[in-house]
Amino acid sequence: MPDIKHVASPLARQTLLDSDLTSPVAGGKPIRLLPWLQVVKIGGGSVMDRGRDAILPLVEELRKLLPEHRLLILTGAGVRARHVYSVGLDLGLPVGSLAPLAASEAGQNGHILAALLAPEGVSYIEHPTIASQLALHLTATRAVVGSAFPPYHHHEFPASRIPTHRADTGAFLLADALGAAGLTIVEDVDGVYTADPKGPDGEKAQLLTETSAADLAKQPGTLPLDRAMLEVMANARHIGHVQVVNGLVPGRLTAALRGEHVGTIIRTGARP
Ligand code: GWN
Ligand code: ATP
Repeated sequence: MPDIKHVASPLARQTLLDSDLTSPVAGGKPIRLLPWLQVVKIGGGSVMDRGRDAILPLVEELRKLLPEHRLLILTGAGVRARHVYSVGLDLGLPVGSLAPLAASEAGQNGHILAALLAPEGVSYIEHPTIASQLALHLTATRAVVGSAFPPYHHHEFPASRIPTHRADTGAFLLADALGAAGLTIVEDVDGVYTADPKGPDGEKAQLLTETSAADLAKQPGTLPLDRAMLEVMANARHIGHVQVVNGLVPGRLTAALRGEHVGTIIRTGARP
């Protein structure tokens, strides 16, 4: 009789749809892959589109942060994505065709930022490289730049004609999946307000110094963030909070990475 090897597998004989059955196996906390990593998301519309006046001081600040932190810098898309959305929508393109078009602007902004940080040994790395060789690259250098957009492409959810998973969502998904030390979101406002501080009721808008993803999801009106990020934050596994800071004020990003409260802290649903 040949030996028969039985492979013990607690999920082998049960449906994956019953959470009472799967949670004893799948309910534990995953390991942190890169617990020393700080993820920084730079706004496309709010920072990169402003050109040299906004970008060069931020590059200088990032340069000075390199001895202190190991960074994954992710860039968003801005005005060129808005334009490509309007052209694509006018032509009737589906959301899955628009998502990669907008994502490519996030990549372009990353290439620009990485070129400016090249003398410090910083390079743009591609989505597949982030997926499989991030640790290798961050062992060779202190920081890398990538696109903040998640690569959903034709898998983008058809919830709306404008892609719902944009740069903030992509940055949060990555930071939480990697078990990073933190995520800082860099904008052109001091944080999240009760209403758009640049909108018609701007003077009545109040800065929220601390809030939660659940509370922001209930806040009507506009946000400086993708609403899909708030849904992802509800199910976060590692990242307990993110901080939104004003990248136009020198020193705010540095302070945030040192753990200081200088913008809006948004708590996630992650268990401590
Ligand atoms: O092109 O700037 O990565 O890192 O979502 O896909 O639309 O691609 O469709 O490795 O795989 O434009 O070509 O482009 O931004 O995303 O990249 O230069 O397949 O390095 O080829 O997942 O950069 O690009 O746009 O990020 O966000 O070749 Mo770009 Mo983006 Mo480069 Mo990437 Mo998409 Mo790739 Mo991809 Mo596509
Ligand atoms: P992306 O990287 O996806 O391009 P971004 O980070 O550059 O995004 P924007 O989409 O430009 O961000 O959003 C930032 C803008 O959101 C701010 O300049 C502000 O005017 C506006 N805004 C709207 N609602 C609010 C709010 N409730 N609180 C703060 N800012 C708000």
